[in-house]
Amino acid sequence: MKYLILSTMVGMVFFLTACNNSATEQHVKTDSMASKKDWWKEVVVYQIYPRSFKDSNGDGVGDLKGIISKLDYIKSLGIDVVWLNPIFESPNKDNGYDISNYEAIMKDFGTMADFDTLLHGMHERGIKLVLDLVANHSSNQNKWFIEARKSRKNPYYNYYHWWPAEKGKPPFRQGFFDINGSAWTFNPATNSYYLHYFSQYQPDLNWENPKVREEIFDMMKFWFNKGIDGFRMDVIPFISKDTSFPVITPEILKEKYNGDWAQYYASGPNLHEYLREMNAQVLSKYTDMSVAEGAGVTLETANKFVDANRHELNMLYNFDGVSYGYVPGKFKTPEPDGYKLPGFKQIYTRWDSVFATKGWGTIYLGNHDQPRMVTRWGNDSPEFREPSSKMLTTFLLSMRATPYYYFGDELGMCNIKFDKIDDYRDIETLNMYQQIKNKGGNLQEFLNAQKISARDNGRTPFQWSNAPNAGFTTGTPWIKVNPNYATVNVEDEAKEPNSCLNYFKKMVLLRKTYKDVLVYGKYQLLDPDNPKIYAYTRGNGANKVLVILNFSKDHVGWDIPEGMQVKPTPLINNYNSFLPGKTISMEPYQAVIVGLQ
Ligand code: TEU
Repeated sequence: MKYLILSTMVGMVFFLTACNNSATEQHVKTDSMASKKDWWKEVVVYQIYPRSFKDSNGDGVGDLKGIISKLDYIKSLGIDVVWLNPIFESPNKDNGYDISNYEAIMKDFGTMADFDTLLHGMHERGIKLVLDLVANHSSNQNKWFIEARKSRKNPYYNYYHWWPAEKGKPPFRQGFFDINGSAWTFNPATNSYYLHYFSQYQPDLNWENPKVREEIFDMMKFWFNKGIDGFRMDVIPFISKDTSFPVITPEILKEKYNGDWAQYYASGPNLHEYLREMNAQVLSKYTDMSVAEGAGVTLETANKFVDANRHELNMLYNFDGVSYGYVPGKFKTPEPDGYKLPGFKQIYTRWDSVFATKGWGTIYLGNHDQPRMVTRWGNDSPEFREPSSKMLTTFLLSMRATPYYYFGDELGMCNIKFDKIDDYRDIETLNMYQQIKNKGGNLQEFLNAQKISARDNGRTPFQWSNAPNAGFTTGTPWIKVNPNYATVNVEDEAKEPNSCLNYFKKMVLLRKTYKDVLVYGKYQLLDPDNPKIYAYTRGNGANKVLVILNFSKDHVGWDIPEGMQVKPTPLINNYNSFLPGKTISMEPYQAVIVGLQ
């Protein structure tokens, strides 16, 4: 027999009573990690890709005025922090991750006055603003590089990394967005090669030069003095380089760095010294919210960045989760029969345990470098889009880590799955296509894989309404709008009590209401080998909840572990049905959080 949940509020009240007893207090004293409470551990971060959020002037590109016009929507989500992708002056070879002037606003996005209004509007609503620090590399149009490439004697030459051509060809380094896959490009005027871990338009800055560090730290202070609340730091683990540029053979790479160039790049000799310097000179004076994009960071190295005693950064986000389920050695190609849940659970469980006694984790399933979470980790078919997207939201907001939630996921936005290369805008996809073409590779296979994995899937315009172009722009959008905006959009979802949007708000509220359990409470994985159900408990002592997530499209019966007894009413449930008992019957992609008694 199934019975309808009268209201989640009933469950909330039951649970609140349980939370208020002294067991929580006692546990807090014995768990060294949980005892250290910090505001940035308790927040939900909402990431906005400004180019695709809201266009105010009809040029087809989202802008700051567009964000300003939607501040009340952002506030209504219940989130605490907004992370904005780069908004600085840029020729946009990599959509703002190539900065030509660090202290000016990108023309497409507006003016400094717009920025000031935006920041003020956020603070007025109690929302903090985190900007993107892209300091491993600049644009090749940055004045520093324009000067540097003129001559070896130029005062800016040492702002970048060079290999003099008289020494022959430089030792191979992987350039992630380079058509030939090389991180070195020859510059005739200086008769030397410059280093770029990404595209040739993104030369790497020379952090070994103290002047460069000073410039970056001054620039950070400029933004802090304007009142921003923190930085997300783009590929910050790559900043230090062994400037003798030793030969890294494929064997060395395999043996020491797991065959991963990112791991080599993240192990520069002075990395942690520079982070401590940044902390001492800037971060410690202005903020306690910094998050590294942890490219190349492993379970073994993670705490070097975020152990509070080391005075470097607060958080980092890892790549193990989002890299899972791709065929090894093939560029972002999904496993033919989908990813396996036990391996997925193992990754998130390990990343939880690495921060059990020090540091603090983050969790995300989507961002501007990833496809839409519902397509990649859930099921975007019309039948299952809604439940699976709510299920993933439940996962993200019930783990012990600060959630970084990507705009549009609250609506259940899906991959657009372009058929043609001409529809893509992203340098990564375009250059990889060219690289495969030049090598005579299988282009169709690449395009098929990109339908699932391409970054542009996560960059299509935000879907505001059923109006033309989803209400994003009155002009021609810079990238196509997903045609499903007819039904997947804010206006319609706001009216529907059971929409993905309203579910997200409910889940944010739940995390905040039960902070001791859902933010700080211990995480314990149950039934690790179950191929369809991801189940875990959160909490300490008598204050515990059980999270049951069906990651499959099947009805699944899940046996409650011996000795565990669930309360009758779930705290949240993405279906109406729930029958407590020895075996819980789970609907396709059902997600339930229920108190234990
Ligand atoms: O990403 C760095 C990074 O590791 C990713 O580029 C990753 O390798 C890639 O997305 C895998 O497909 C950061 C930014 O988040 C990204 O948008 C930029 O393109 C990149 O740095 C260069 O700045």
